[in-house]
Amino acid sequence: LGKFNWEDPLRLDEQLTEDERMIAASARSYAQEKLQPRILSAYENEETDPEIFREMGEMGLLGTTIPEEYGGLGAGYVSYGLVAREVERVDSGYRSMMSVQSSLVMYPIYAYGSEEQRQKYLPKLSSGEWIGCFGLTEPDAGSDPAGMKTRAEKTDGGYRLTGSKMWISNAPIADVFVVWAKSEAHGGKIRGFVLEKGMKGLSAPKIGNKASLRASITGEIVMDGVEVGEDALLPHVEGLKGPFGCLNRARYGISWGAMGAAEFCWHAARQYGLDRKQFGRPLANTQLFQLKLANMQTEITLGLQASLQVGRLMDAANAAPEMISIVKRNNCGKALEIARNARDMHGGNGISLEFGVIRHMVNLETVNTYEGTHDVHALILGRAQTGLQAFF
Ligand code: TGC
Ligand code: FAD
Repeated sequence: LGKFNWEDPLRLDEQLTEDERMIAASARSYAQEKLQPRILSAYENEETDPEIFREMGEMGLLGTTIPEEYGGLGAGYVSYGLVAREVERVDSGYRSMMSVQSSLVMYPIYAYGSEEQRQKYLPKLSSGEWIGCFGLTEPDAGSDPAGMKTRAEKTDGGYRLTGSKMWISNAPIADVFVVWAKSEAHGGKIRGFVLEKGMKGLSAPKIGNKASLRASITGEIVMDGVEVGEDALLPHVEGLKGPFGCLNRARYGISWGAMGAAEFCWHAARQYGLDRKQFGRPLANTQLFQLKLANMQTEITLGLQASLQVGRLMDAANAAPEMISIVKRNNCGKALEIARNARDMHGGNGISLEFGVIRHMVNLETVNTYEGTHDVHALILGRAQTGLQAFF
């Protein structure tokens, strides 16, 4: 009979390659040594340290899947997921900073960009010298990005962009803006454009007063007739499949990341239950407490295993978007439930930021909403099995 390791019940670790284990270990030591000590103050003060991009770049954590010739790590999607898990074990906001840069900015420039665009942007984005953001959501177009109002009009040498984007991670500190707009010159189809900080008519005001994801800065993108050259257009994609191609990758990474946050909460609840005594015995010595721990262990184990399988299929270029909807939706929903339970199991201490669980809980509210809400992914899966469109 085999041995049982409570922290890794189905032996995920044994299913990884040597390289994957090394990448995960190095992400873990960076996250624990450099990010964990800063998070309390960053969260309390709603502060994003741009230096973190430089550090992540140095560690090879930006553009994990982008080929080395462009400054990436040239690793696979399982490695990318393992990095997301380690970073989000500390905070969903830090994972957000990283996944926007990797999946939503570097990926579209790599996959849809010209060779000149790749050469110009990717090395500086992968080193963290430049910070990127991704503008799809608008004030009146969230779950339904097809309803976007941002327009690109044709000018002599390029395009003029007008519109505004809402809830954009990294925007106020971004150097590079990947934005999606309906282009008149392309029959009103959605096209991607790469904008740069400092362009006339471009601004990115910060959205304040966030109760969630406070260590990751969020803003608007306001485009008031921003004029760009032809070279700002991403030439190789048109239609919603452009932004969705990026979202597939980010959503997949989130499925791992959310499990990292859940693992933090599970381990914290277990330790708290072992240390804290009520009624003359440790809380962990009660049936209700153990039931909650067993549920956490089970959901995390199954969630990680599912993400690993989707990652292996992505590495073989054989994953379907609906698979990603299953793991994004399930893992975010389950992580949120785990964080809420862990908060409860900490009693009054659970509401203190010192213990971390309420911070993860409140962060996971965002993670459950962005990149397709829990319910929107249910509708994607409902459509895939009935053939019936229930969005409208
Ligand atoms: P639909 O008719 O389904 O599709 C339109 C076109 O897109 C193609 N497509 C996909 N392609 C690749 N991957 C996917 N996952 C795709 N899903 C759809 C599709 O084949 C079609 O192509 P074509 O060539 O036939 O035109 O479009 P719809 O308008 O009916 O879509 C409905 C719905 C709800 C599924 C979709 O709009 C949706 O997923 N909404 C959620 C929006 C969302 O996820 N927004 C995320 C914004 S970015 C963000 O949140 C970043 S936070 C990051 C962080 O901080 O970490
Ligand atoms: P809505 O679409 O208005 O949804 C509101 C509610 O209605 C949800 O419960 C939803 O599930 C439900 N709903 C919607 N449609 C249906 C339907 N047809 N049937 C049943 N229920 C429905 N976007 C970017 O482009 N780039 C970013 O970097 C980015 N970062 C973000 C960072 C943060 C902190 C946050 C909070 C959001 C970010 N987003 C970003 C935006 C995010 O993707 C959207 O908030 C999300 O897609 C939901 O859109 P919405 O907020 O407009 O909600």
